[in-house]
Amino acid sequence: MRTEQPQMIRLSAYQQPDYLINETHLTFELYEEYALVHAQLVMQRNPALDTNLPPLHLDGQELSLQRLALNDRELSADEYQLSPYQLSLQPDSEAFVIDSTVRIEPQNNTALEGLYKSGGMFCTQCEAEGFRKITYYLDRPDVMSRFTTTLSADKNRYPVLLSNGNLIASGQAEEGRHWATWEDPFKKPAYLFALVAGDLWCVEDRFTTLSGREVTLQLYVEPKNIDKCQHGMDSLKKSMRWDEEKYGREYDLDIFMIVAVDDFNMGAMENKGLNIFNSSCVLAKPETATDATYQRIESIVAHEYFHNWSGNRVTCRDWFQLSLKEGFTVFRDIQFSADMNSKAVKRIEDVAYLRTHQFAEDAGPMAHPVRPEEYLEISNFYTLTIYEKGAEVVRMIHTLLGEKAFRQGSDLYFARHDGQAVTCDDFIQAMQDASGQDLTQFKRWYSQAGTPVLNVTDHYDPQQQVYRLKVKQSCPATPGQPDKAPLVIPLAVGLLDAKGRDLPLQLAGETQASIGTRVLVVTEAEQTFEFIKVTDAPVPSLLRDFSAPVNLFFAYSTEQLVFLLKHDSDGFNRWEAGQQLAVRAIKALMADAKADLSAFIHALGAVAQDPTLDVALKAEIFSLPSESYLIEQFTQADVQAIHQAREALRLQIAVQLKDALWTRYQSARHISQEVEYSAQADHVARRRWQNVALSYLMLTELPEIVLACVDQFEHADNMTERFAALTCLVNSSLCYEKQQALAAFEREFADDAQVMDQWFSVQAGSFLKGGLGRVKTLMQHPKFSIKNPNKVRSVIGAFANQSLVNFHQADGSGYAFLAEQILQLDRLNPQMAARILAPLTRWQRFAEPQRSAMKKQLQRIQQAEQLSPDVYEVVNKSL
Ligand code: B3K
Ligand code: ZN
Repeated sequence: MRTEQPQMIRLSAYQQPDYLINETHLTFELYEEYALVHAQLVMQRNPALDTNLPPLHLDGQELSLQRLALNDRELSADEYQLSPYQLSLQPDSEAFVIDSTVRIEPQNNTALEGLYKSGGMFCTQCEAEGFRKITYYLDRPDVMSRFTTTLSADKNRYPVLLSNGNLIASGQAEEGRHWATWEDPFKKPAYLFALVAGDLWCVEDRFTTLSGREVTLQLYVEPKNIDKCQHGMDSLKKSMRWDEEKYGREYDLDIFMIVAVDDFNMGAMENKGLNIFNSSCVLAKPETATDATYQRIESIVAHEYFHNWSGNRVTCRDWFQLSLKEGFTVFRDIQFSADMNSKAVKRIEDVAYLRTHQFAEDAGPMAHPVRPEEYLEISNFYTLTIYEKGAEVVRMIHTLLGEKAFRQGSDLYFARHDGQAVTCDDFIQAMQDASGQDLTQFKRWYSQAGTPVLNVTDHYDPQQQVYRLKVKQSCPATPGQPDKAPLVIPLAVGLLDAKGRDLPLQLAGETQASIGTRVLVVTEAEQTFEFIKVTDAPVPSLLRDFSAPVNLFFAYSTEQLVFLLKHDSDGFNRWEAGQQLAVRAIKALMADAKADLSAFIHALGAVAQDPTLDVALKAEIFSLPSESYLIEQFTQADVQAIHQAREALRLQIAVQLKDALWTRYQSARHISQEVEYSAQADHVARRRWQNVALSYLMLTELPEIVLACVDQFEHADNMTERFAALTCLVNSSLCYEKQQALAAFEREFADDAQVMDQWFSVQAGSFLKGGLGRVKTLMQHPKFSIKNPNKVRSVIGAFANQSLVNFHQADGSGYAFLAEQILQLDRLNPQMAARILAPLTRWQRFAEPQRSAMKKQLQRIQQAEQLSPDVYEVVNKSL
């Protein structure tokens, strides 16, 4: 909690560490009431700096110091200084050893940062600055050290004792205790440290690397979850192979372990050799996990594994460089998932997410560059901008350089910086050196916040057979950045002829035409691209595959969008044309409830019937833009009006396309009943299409459809179908069926925390009237706990982020409720409190009276006593 004004940390103030820690020897004695941590730090003056000996300041928070020695000599209290954040002392030689013992209370650690207890086990989370809650240390990523860790604990309660690296010794101790010593041969920053002690079972497998090294793979879980490990293990093996093939990266230790824990602030953590996962991001079996969960697990397991190179072997110099590891690693996991599943669908899902959430962040008061320049609390900077926009920036480098040069660049980066803590500039430099392309202007993507806008106009000259695209780029002002310089924007385009085929493209000055998509590189504020030998006025397909994270505007007619939806060879842009048509239809309904939507609905009907179209893509095209995305399309959004118009459009689609949807639903459901469950892409696509169709059909509430839905809920053998049916019932007006289904589901899964999270969130996220009352009731449920982040996300988070009509009630009751929860949570878990605050920070996007009511609650939080730095920073910035 805050005892003084938090200090702003600035990139411009970066200085190398005065001292280095060559070796770190830790011993943990774990007990029920406390833990003792002994740390022996073998240190030296940083040889890169001059030889005078400044005071040494070790970071440390909430530690109770028991003993401190310098070079084996115990220090008396007047030989060091303690503050709530630091331990300071004066070394008397260039090389020295510090020994400390601290007492901590993991069982009372509700912030879930440092060493804490989840269920019956001990575990850790150190990124970004959790290690300082374990022992006094130079807790910064550019201090890399070799660690050995010994843990001792009661053998019955904690038969499994794990830490980073390889197990080198273990044994029995007195009073029923035992111990284990782990040694990590790789230097690492403290944020990658981990330990686990618990009563865990493990699934084991093996992997042989390309160079023939044998690696043991272990997935540790609570015994009740032992049948949920297969998919996580398969995903790990696929990731390991893929990283060898795609990036030439091999695993480097003899053992790789994953541990699943129930209480975790985020998805997972890439600790060296010992990844710790939120159970919801690694455990699955078909009866309890949906296809979406299966895919999320595959990508998160891959993401954490890929960090072994992009993050661990090559790490960040300081936390301003966070996107160096996160943006690059997200890009890598996206490539991986695209290779494992449908490429077009993966791109659509990622872009929908980016545009809805990251664009909103970049347009609001929390906007910051991919490489921020200052922060109060680094935990607040694990943002969509660092992760998702950071990945888009790496993707653009990939597009500009091409596959081969990009790989040469990444090889050079890993070779040049292995074992180092580096910066985003070092990454770009490697890409530049390997490719010979000048990336100086491109680097602005790292320092400029805000979503760029591309305004495109066209002109066709039939006499000269010339087609011109004029591109203007601009970028809205963001906090602290009123003026922006032009960026390098790869703009992938195609031109369609009257039959919808891609035209050969030849720019003025070129001797040859190329077929299909080509990338125009926009570098100026205004630029014109001139295509020659164009025999007919074409329809442009712009920003194919979403080649840059920008807002593109082109004055398409409805006919042109329908044409693109039907013909574009770029799957992404087919979907995009449908989304633009849907936005138009919803806006039209907002202006006039009787607006004519026949062009759009007719085009959707053609999509449903199109035998050549991939069903996965059909399902995406039928998924209307989310309410959150629509809100971003207005400067003063009226949530209730948006919701009503969107639902009205869904109902019209359902009524007008009922027969086509019903036939397709029935045939897909029939196949699902006949074949065994599989998480393969084609099966996932079929179920998705089936469930999208069902969600429309259920709007009609026709008896035969309700029967089919209840049947799917009761008899499907997998969670994907069951949960989709449950969601339809929960959002319907069918009280009896809804109550029956919810009660049956609760009875069946009462002891499965992950499934109960789903049960909570489908109710908390429902748009039906009375949302706030429902949420308050859910919070009284015995399985709800405000101390468990997954429960907070599935109840409070689902309400504020999904049940938008309820959260944005005109009387402000939803906002007042959220503010109360934030204040309560801030005392327990500041990181979570700051996260669930996000919806309120967007207050300026909404029309009155919501806007003022949201602001009022932010002010209320701002005035509360003893805010954590986490909440303090977010609230102050957003006001
Ligand atoms: N690196 C961690 C995130 C840590 C968040 C700390 N508040 C997981 C990941 O991005 O892989
Ligand atoms: Zn990551």
